[in-house]
Amino acid sequence: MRFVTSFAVAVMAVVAFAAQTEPAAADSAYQAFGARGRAQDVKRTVEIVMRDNSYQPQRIQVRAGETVRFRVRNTGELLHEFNIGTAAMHQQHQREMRAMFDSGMMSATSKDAMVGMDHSKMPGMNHGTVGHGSMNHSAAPMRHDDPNAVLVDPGKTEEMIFKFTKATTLEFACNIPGHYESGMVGNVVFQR
Ligand SMILES: [Cu+2]
Repeated sequence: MRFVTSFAVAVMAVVAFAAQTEPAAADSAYQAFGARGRAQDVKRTVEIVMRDNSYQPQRIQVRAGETVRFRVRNTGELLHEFNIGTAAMHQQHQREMRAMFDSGMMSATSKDAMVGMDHSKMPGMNHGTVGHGSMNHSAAPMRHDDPNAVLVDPGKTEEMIFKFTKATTLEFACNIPGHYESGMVGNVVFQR
């Protein structure tokens, strides 16, 4: 009994810690229409192909309450994003992405240049020369941690599991500077 109690306390501590590391409110706009999906709830996988700069297909159909696995393949030569949101959310993300590109935190061909990356997985990176002292990690948006968005390097495939909780007008889009404008946007259509 004593063991069970301390185990429960430990679990609660982990849950509390996880809650504290959730993204800031500004990055949680997706919660109005969806949530991070669970693998065991997936009944359908949607394949998305990225090119420079378009998606195939340009329209996907979902149902409210449905959990979908998106398998996103980047056949282009540039880094691309698959982000599900409202038009207003995409506009906001485009401003954030523009700022990240302008400051050199992100490159046109690899997401690993992004702030928020796992430095321990990057051998050969000289921390002494990259100016960490001036980077504000906590204030930077970490798009690739959001359940409604995934960044895919050229030639790579990534998966994202998203639960659509509420029917609303949504687009999937790439918010890397210039891509949305040149056609990297599609419609999410809710079926009845
Ligand atoms: Cu793109």
